[in-house]
Amino acid sequence: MTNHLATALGLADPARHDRRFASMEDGRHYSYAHVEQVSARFAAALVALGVTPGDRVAVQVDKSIEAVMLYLGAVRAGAIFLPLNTAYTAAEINYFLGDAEPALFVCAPAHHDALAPVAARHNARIETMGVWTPEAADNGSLFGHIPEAAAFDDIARTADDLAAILYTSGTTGRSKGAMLSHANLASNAETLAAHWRFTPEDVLIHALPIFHTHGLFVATNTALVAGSALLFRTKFDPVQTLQDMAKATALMGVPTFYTRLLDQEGLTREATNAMRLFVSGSAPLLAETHERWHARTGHAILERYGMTETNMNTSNPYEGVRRAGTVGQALPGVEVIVTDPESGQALPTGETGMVEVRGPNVFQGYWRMPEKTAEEKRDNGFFITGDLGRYDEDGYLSIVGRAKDLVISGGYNVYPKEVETALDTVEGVVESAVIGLPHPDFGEGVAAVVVRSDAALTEEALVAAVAGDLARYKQPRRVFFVEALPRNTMGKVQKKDLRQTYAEAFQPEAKAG
Ligand code: MLC
Ligand code: AMP
Repeated sequence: MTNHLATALGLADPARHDRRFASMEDGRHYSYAHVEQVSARFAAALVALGVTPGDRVAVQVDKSIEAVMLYLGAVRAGAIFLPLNTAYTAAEINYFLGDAEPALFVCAPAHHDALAPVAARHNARIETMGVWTPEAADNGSLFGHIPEAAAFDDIARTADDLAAILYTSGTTGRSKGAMLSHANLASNAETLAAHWRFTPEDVLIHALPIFHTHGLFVATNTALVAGSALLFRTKFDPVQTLQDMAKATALMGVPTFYTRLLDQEGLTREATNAMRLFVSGSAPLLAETHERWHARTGHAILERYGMTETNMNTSNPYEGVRRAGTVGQALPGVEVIVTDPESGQALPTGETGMVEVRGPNVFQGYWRMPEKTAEEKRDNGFFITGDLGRYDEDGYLSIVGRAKDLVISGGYNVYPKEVETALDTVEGVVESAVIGLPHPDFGEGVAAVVVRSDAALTEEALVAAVAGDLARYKQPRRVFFVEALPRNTMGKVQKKDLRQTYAEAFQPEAKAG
């Protein structure tokens, strides 16, 4: 028996070993032979540290090629990889470690002292990992456990075994761990590599974080399956990305990447000549952005739609019309239907309803939350996404809204309930409603409408009070104090009204208020 995902990713394929896998900012290169050998050494280190098959390995480290090797090493060691956003606070990490009970927690060296007690509380071994240097191996980091020998016999894992758990915030405020199997990840990477025509000739600009689906699975796994190369960038910088386009063929990004690139004067047809593919996802790409990009570069951005729980579901076509404002058609092997939210019956073309998804990409359920899984996954296997969509006559799906109360800021999900819970515990706050408002850079920006009992409570003091509990991107960028929240006769807060009232809050001409 083999390791299902490691095999699909082609890690052991000697035919590709001479090829380049990644080029770093500092000019270093990584070959596919390196990927095989270094991920083997990481796998061996995990086993030596006592990680056994099925154990969770939680990781909150800065983006580095070594972090990718740790991910691949975890897969090869039969562990369940659990990446965590680097913006999470100690309070958030405390929840994740308590819920997932990892055997090992790997964090950035700078956070060791703050997080060691958190790891200890949940009986997780803690190791640090920064950027690799020869000295780092001697400084008590994970590198010190990496053996010299490269050989490692991958631990056998079936298609149904879990490869990763990715946390996604919940409507109740408690994050849920989406359990992804080897086959979930492998099948989607294979589908995307074929659908988007990735080959060993491709060079993908990789500027996304590697702790979420987009950067870790859509970008990295797809490149690995195809044997493509990465221009590996630790962070998105539009100037750098524009330069990279001269030596790359593809870019994957969230809409903020594209709007920031459009602000660059150098974005022209010539600058994008070498590129064959621009993919956007994780948040809605405005039709206007799609059109401006086309006018400037001659390229039609390919928009696709996915989720942590499902990987990718739909994509605009590689050949054929890429329709602005739509997320294209269901990917091969994936069923995507639009249903009546009440009855679950499929709706005719043109009608708006709940988007539901079934296929080999759909996750195994929420970690230790069978009741949540049952709420969102039907007996017939369809997963209820919480997104509202509509099909046109040509089979293109548009995401027209969300039934779930969710804000997507720069591609990061923020669940209002979690932010409201944090705000409501602050002294002087009576109640709060958190909403997403149109934001020129992040697509949506987080705003809070708050009823206070203490008239002296300021916007700054309130945001500072929740800063220890919430990652920076979840914190409200604007706070509006009101006498009372608008409610309907059932007592439910009318967020739609609030979104209308404050619609202009993040527009450049808007005044502070
Ligand atoms: C950073 N900040 C954000 C933010 N990113 N605030 C709100 N929303 C965000 N997305 C904060 C910083 O902490 C900082 O705070 C301030 O905003 C300015 O930072 P910046 O330097 O301008 O931000 P930058 O580092 O350039 O990051 C912006 C970004 C990044 C768009 C490049 O957010 C990003 O890489 N987003 C991609 C997210 C992603 O990968 N999503 C995929 C999820 S998977 P201060 O303190 O200075 O105010 C998924 C499934 C699917 O959804 O379909 O793919
Ligand atoms: P996450 O939970 O981070 O995986 O975010 C998934 C959510 O992002 C989906 O349920 C959608 O609401 C949203 N999303 C992803 N891609 C798109 C897209 N192309 N257009 C609109 N929304 C998207």
